[in-house]
Amino acid sequence: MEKSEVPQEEPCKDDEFQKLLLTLPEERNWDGTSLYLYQGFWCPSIAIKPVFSFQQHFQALGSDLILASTPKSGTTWLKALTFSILNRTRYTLNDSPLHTTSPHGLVPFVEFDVYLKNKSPNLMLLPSPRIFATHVPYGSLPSSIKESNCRIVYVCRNAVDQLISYWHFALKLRRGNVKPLSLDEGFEKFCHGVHSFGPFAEHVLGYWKANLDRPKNVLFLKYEDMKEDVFSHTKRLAEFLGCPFSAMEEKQGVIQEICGLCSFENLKDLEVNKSGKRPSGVPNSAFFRNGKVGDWGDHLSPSKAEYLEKLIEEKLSGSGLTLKICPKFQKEDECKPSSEMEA
Ligand code: PAP
Repeated sequence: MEKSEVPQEEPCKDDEFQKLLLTLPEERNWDGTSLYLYQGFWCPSIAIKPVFSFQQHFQALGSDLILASTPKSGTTWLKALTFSILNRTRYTLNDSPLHTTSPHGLVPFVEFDVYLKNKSPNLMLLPSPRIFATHVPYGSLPSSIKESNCRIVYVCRNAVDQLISYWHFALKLRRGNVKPLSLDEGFEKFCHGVHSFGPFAEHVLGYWKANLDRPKNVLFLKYEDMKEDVFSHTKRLAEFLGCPFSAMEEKQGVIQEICGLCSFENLKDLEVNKSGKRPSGVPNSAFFRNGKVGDWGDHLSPSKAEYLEKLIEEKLSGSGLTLKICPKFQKEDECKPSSEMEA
């Protein structure tokens, strides 16, 4: 078990949960496992019971930090940055636990770690501030999170890159003879909202609206903006977390050092992320593919990407939120107009 992971107990039966499960619509996830439609979102089979326990038992503290996202939107990066910002006086950068532990071992997911084998773990023993991650949509978070003063950081990513990232991940997750979905099948399902913790637009909108309603408690970040200027976003994140960098720290280059430590290139090359595994058996390397904006261009036709972008745009219209698949900061050769790419 990795150092900071929450101790787990034997699984226990829960009649209420078993009854609920029988009533839920079921679909096939991209890796061949099941998705259940629960409270309006498609929950992967491995996470459904933990999500139920999370909702029943989690008691938020005002000091808690919740890192939320749709899968494949920058969660690993956000975990590394948040952990490093909060622990910068505790560890020198050379001693950072990130050198030997995956960001997922330092900041557990509620649905894949904390409640995976124990429906009511004792979380009061964890050091403050407690940091948890989740892919659960805002509307389905335990009410104590929404009612307490705890802080939520949400990171989102354009749907097309997110979809491609998830597809690659699903291929790596495939087990035994289970046949994963083809990209065409996955695309079709994504457009209908049938994907892990989807529908996408509803997920993003839930946290976007929470950010508008409670800006002191909910920070909304975009993966593409972070790629464009990680320095400013790290500063902003530290301010939101209540531990801004001092002028001295800024002068000493602490922000740059944290950005460098948490960069894709650095984390991907660490031995722990090249050869280690999550307790679930998923290799740590599966969380580091290429970390690019606009990578969809190597896998999807521009017409498909535009179709999905429009679909999402329509759902987001009127919210003030835009998620561009072709951000203006990209070099021309990385993001050609669709007419050129279709050739
Ligand atoms: P999760 O939801 O399963 O935890 P998450 O970390 O959100 O996954 O997403 C993984 C994506 O973030 C991968 O994108 P890609 O498939 O398009 O390459 C991964 O490469 C990228 N990623 C991981 N770490 C970083 C990082 N430090 N900086 C930028 N991107 C990163």
